[in-house]
Amino acid sequence: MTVEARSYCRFCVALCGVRVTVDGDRIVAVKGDDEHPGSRGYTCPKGRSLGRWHHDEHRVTHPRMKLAGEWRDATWDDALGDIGSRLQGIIAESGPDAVGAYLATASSFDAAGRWAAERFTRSIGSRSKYTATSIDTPCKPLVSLLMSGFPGLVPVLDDKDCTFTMLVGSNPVVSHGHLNAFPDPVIRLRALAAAPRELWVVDPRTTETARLASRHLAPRPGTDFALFAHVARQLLVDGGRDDAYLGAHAHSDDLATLREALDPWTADLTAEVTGCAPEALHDLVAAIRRHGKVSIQTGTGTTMSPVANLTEWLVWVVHILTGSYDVPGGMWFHSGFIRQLHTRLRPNATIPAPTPGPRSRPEVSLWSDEFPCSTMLDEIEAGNLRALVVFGGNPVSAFPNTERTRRALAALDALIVLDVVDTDTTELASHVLPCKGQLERADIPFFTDQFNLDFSTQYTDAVVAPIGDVRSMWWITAGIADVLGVALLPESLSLASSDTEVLAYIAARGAAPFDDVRERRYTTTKRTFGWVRERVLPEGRWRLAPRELLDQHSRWRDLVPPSGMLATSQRQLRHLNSQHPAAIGDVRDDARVQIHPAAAVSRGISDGGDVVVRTTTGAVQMTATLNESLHPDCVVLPHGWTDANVSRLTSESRVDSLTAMVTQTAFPVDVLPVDAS
Ligand SMILES: Nc1nc2c(c(=O)[nH]1)N[C@H]1C(S)=C(S)[C@@H](COP(=O)(O)OP(=O)(O)OC[C@H]3O[C@@H](n4cnc5c(=O)[nH]c(N)nc54)[C@H](O)[C@@H]3O)O[C@H]1N2
Ligand SMILES: Nc1nc2c(c(=O)[nH]1)N[C@H]1C(S)=C(S)[C@@H](COP(=O)(O)OP(=O)(O)OC[C@H]3O[C@@H](n4cnc5c(=O)[nH]c(N)nc54)[C@H](O)[C@@H]3O)O[C@H]1N2
Ligand code: SF4
Ligand SMILES: [Mo]
Repeated sequence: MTVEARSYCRFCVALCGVRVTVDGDRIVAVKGDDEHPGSRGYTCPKGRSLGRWHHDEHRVTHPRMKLAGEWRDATWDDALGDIGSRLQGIIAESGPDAVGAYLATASSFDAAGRWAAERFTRSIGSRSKYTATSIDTPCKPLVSLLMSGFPGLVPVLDDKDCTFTMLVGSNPVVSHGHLNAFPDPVIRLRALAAAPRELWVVDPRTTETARLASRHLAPRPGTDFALFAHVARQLLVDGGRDDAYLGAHAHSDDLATLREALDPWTADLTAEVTGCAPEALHDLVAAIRRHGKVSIQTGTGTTMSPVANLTEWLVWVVHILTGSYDVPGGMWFHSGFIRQLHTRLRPNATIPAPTPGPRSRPEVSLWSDEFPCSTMLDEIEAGNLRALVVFGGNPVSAFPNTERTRRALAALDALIVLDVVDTDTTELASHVLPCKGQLERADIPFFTDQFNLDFSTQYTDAVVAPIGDVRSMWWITAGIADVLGVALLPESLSLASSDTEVLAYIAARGAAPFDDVRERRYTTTKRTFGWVRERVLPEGRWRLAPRELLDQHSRWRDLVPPSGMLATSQRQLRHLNSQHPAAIGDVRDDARVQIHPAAAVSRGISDGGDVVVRTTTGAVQMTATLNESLHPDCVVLPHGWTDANVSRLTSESRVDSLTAMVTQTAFPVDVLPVDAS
């Protein structure tokens, strides 16, 4: 007999509602939930493959550990006991920093698991915390910190009332959004582009999103900041500012500093650097003046580029100059349904100075309580990091310089991987600890609490019984702490607590009582405008001209990529990073590189021919597809494949000077046919 259960998909920030048909312990169908207020029946192929994913042949169902190089299945007691004694030994010899944690993408969608993982390093007293943020988007917390005094502001577009929307280096038709969630993206983007509204897309590739836009600009990769420097300059010089907003929310000396620093960004210089025609730049400034307010959202196309900080900063500057931040019709700041930041934050009059990086990399600046992923290899090789616990991540796929990453991970005394399937990283592990997958656990959005276009939360029960001997990630984490003799759980919880009890604890301070959230499944409340200006900004004023960003701006010529072919990043619909719920064997998403025909001809590359893409770090071999709708310098690389792992091309030494973020788009590459290379 089949039953239908309602849940929500946790592969990406869209968090689409799903209806799951279950027959005993088998999932027989997954479809969109028409009654879900966020996604209104929409799902993508990944969500619809949740059943296949749950029953995947590569799922890990029992704990296992490597003894003398041989895998052995273990009971939970044995696995946790062995981990406990190894970690205790390491801590006794080398101190708590020698035990680190990597909190990655899948942990972001497991509320209780992520909450426990955040407590793990703290409870053992280790500073060695790494998260996927430092290889995705560290420019966003940095710019938020430098301009507001608080790192966690998340601007969200006011999709109801904004009339001018711009997406820069983001393709939500495929990704469903970077830090703004776009379930059912085509319908939403069409609404944003319906005249008199305008949707502008800035992307060197004519993406699925660009095809829906009112206007598409295709700058040379790695030059986006110049567009916003130019817009800001024009607003400062020729008008279009919101002077009433600036009078209340900016410092006049910052405006003067900015005006001087951005003065070189005439239409001519901007056109020269970006390759966009001066007429297009003129149209952009005119459109912004016409609409008055803007809502501009950046994505990984800028956050992974060498000009990430500059672009993010100048995008914030344009919002502030036009009076668009924290105001209806522009961007609002999501304070989090559970987090309730608007009730908790206080102004920070001085920006805390960054602290030195990990021991092997003291010259790196730390702006938060974590170490950048790009420093981990040095930490391992220096012997400072001897054990690593991976929470829902795949560093072999995600970290730069794959060969060195593999060697470093293999050299650890303990690599403890908490995952649902076998991956390129579990191969190198000492312990693989099987976690409940998304349909096997109750959940709420927690890490992703601030990314919704509305102010909402949701709740799901588990829809199937856990397979094999898999456990909740929070339970495994608390179990490791327990064998180490440290308290990770608060007194009201124990290893015998249920998933829902842990969630109730996490959600206790939310905008609605947890029992109501649970009962209603999807709870929405009003967006909050004005709280950042009133409660977060010192004297209600943004810092428009942070010294660190002005310094970086003065060196912009060194940051813009050199002429020649540039690798650019891309997401694909049927897989999420290295997780492939719906992609394998589907030729619509395979590991191909896209090149412009003009660049292909001059290199002797043919459509469907095999090529080698190379940097000084490494090389990947892929089949080429020729695509006319790219900036001619683009070499478009999909991320998340095993054989064609594009992280072989990225480097732990090609990083941003402020954040140590790895450059993962807009970096120089060579491309040659296989026979010629
Ligand atoms: N289907 C699917 N969805 C995903 C993921 C996935 O793997 N698959 N991954 C998830 C994750 S972890 C993240 S972080 C988000 C990312 O979400 P997005 O940032 O929206 O990711 P993309 O869809 O790759 O869009 C990035 C765009 O930037 C463009 N680009 C590259 N370089 C430049 C540049 O220098 N300048 C400009 N202006 N554009 C540039 C690329 O052509 C691409 O279209 O997606 C999430 N959602
Ligand atoms: N060269 C290059 N490097 C990149 C990028 C790029 O575009 N190019 N993108 C960067 C970005 S934006 C990101 S976010 C990172 C991604 O970096 P990671 O987060 O390290 O990589 P993922 O492939 O997303 O790994 C997610 C893992 O979680 C597992 N998983 C799935 N569900 C669950 C669950 O419920 N519980 C647990 N415990 N595990 C689960 C999956 O099996 C998978 O192994 O990579 C970054 N690195
Ligand atoms: S867009 Fe796809 S992967 Fe993302 S939540 Fe919706 S169904 Fe899941
Ligand atoms: Mo990401």
